[in-house]
Amino acid sequence: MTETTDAPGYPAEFAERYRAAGYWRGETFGQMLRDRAQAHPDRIAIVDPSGEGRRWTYGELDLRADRLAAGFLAHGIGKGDRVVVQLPNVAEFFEVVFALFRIGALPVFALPAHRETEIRHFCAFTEAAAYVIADVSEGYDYRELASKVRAEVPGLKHVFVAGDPGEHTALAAVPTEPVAVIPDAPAPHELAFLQLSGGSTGVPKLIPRTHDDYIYSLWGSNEICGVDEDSVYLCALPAAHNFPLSSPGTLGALYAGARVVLARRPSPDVAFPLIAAEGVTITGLVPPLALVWTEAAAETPYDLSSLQVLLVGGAKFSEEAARRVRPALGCTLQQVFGMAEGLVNYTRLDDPEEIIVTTQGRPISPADEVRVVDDEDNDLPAGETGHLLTRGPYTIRGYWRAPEHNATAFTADGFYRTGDVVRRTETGHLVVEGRAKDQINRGGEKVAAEEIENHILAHPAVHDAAVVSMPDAYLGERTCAYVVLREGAAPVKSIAIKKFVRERGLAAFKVPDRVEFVTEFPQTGIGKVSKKDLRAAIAAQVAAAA
Ligand code: J2J
Repeated sequence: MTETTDAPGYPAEFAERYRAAGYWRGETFGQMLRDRAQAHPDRIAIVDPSGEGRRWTYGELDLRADRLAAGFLAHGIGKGDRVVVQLPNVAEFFEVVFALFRIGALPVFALPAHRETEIRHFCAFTEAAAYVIADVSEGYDYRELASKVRAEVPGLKHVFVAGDPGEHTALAAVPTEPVAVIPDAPAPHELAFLQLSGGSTGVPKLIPRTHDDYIYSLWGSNEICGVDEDSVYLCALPAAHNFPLSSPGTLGALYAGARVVLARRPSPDVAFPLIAAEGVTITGLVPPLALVWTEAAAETPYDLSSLQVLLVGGAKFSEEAARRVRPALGCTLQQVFGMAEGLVNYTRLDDPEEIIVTTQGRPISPADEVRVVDDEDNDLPAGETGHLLTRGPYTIRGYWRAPEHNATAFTADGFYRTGDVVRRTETGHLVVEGRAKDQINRGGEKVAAEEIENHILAHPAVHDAAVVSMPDAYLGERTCAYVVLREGAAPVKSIAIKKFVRERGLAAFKVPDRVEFVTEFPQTGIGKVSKKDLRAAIAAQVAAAA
């Protein structure tokens, strides 16, 4: 990426080094799909069992992306324009993102769980030209959400709907005859899309990824996870999330010329029949789902024997649970510790079982620079626990349009401060020991404490709020909001705070699981709220109740 005012790019000397070492192959997503389609047009690329069921070949996906790209251009959407994409796991997701990749417009990957507040922010902050949704999914009507957002963000010119468009434009009406040459097609070093950060700040930050860097993370992952053209990848998590998108994910599978099977939900009742029917070889899950699957596998009538690799990541997978994967599912567990900002670590398929169950893996690339440091940024030896900093050929150098935040989220020499607290073993594997960022990891779904605190603070009876994690047997962590009410305010019920947050238009996973009312917060030595004490207090309460 060349330096732009939107995001800091890779310094020239690093870009040259990554190219010379062969990590950046000079490919773009648009060309990548074209190459696969030319090599084997009739192989199946996407299986979408929803509705009447769709099986798109590489040739068909390529043609659809071309036609949709031409249609987007005809609608005035072009290079560099942002398009918020909020789709469930449907075939159109791939048609849309490859069409956008081809014309150099940037998908902004929203999750199906996002609601008005988040979508309004993504559309307004990115000055999006368009917003792509499904009509109704899981009982929720996205067209109504789009109408509200459109009324509030006047710059948003188009809403495209996969399915019945209502008052918006049908996605199916957009494609036109492919254009012979796409004007100003994106170059490999340019931005491909904006990914969402889990974040720890008031509003989610956007992560600018280039074709070069992301494509490296794909083929690098494919090599480590054994994905080749005979693989069948089941996308069970929301397709837009970085893990199922790229580790090695749907895009890794398409890079390999493999088959992608889409599950509308990750539950065994949906996923297991698909594994059996499609001969799924590899998939990825967050830890709570991996637990559900290992339990359900014992009783399932479906044949899961095609499954070779189960990736588990997004949150810490306990050793105890990790040990159950192979006996229950008959496949190799691969732990993955990744982040949408870049760095991805995997246990290797041939690592000893002890390493597979007790570590979160090691980086994809020999060029990934990993530092474990103390509070003063001094490097720590193997075996000691500290902050993880990283820099490398697929880790961003800064968030999109966030210069102030970048000044603290990155070191002066470009290392990303992950906010994760890790220990590096003698073998070079990382063990995630905790987190320094103010975030709750709710079974892989990230909740920024500050974002929720700000919403609670908007409640008229609330004087102060502090959101912390509390231990949970199933999700690992849930959110607990400590609230101080205004003096003289009438008593408020927990449920009223939860309802208030939900009605502010947030993803359901961000609504506090528990609300505790207190008269004051414990303080640290320097007079800040001691979240450490709050976490300890709620953990003790949870333990006592168990
Ligand atoms: C502990 N914490 C983990 C793990 C991520 C692959 C896999 C996951 C993500 C992802 C991803 C963890 N053990 N195994 O993008 O490509 C926590 C860390 C990390 C944060 C990143 C991928 N795996 N985490 O989860 O951007 O705190 O990416 O910094 O959503 O999740 O979250 P996210």
